[in-house]
Amino acid sequence: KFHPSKKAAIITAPFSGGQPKGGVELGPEYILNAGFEKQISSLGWTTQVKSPLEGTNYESLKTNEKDKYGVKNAQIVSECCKRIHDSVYSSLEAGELPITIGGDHSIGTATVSAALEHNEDTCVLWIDAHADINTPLTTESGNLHGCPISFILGIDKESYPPEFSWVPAKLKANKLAFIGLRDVDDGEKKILREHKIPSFSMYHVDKYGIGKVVEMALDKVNPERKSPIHLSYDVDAIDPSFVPATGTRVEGGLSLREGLFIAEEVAQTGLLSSMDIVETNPLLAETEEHILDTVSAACAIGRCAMGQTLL
Ligand code: HAR
Ligand code: MN
Ligand code: MN
Ligand code: MN
Repeated sequence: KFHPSKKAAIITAPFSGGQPKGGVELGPEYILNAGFEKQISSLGWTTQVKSPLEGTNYESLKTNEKDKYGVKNAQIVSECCKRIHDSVYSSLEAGELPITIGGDHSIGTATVSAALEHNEDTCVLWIDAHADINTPLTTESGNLHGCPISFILGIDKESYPPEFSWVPAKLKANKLAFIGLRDVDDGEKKILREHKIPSFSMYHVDKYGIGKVVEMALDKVNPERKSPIHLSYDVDAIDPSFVPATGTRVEGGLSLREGLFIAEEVAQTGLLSSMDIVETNPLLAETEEHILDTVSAACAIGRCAMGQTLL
């Protein structure tokens, strides 16, 4: 529906400052070296790679100190996010479908806010083991990859470091749904309940099956199936047996097929307008096979969302 011209932009976000582990900044390089651009162009898309963080040196400025707001690396996370936001936004304005490759999930602040600025009717599917909805008040870790959703929704606004005052909080709680949750902090559960955010955990996947869960999620956020969809895909939603090379592994996740099915179903709507594939960390692999499995899964998520079909 939205992409008769089938133009895609692959936006690299080689950034790790939203969490303490090193290596997730290498995600884009590994995914591109695996042939991701070619795989997407083989599906009939024209592609280009954009690197808004090129020439910057944010990685070297990373610390493990919390600021007085209780979060780490607000300055560099904010600056990276601003660059990525501008890149995603101009892609959307140019009629492209931006696929942002992380990097850690703090960049969701950038991609989702850009999608909403481009079209305020956009709904968000957040596929993740985690809810990433801590605020500076609720986060225990202070890691900003656990907070992007609260910034986009504007929850506990007065608690944000001033570095994030540029983020437009345009997302409404009824336009956001989670799938794959299984490691959610108590403070986050309270926020999810208070804001009545449709949250499909692994319990729901087991109870109803992934097909029904995706349908229920879309019924909640996109009942008439006419709003653009931003798909924010954290690879840790998929079980660590398939996706081991990621920073916050949680057992009991989606099977690889369930994970790909979500992307295939989103493709089927014809409403995908932007997406993220984040948290691939090649340095956390224990074997070469771990790297291959994780990078392959990340590529497959992208291909399925961009319209690859099995038959
Ligand atoms: N909830 C925890 C925190 O805020 C851990 C969540 C971050 N891990 C991720 N995000 N991979 O999806 O620190
Ligand atoms: Mn995440
Ligand atoms: Mn996660
Ligand atoms: Mn497939």
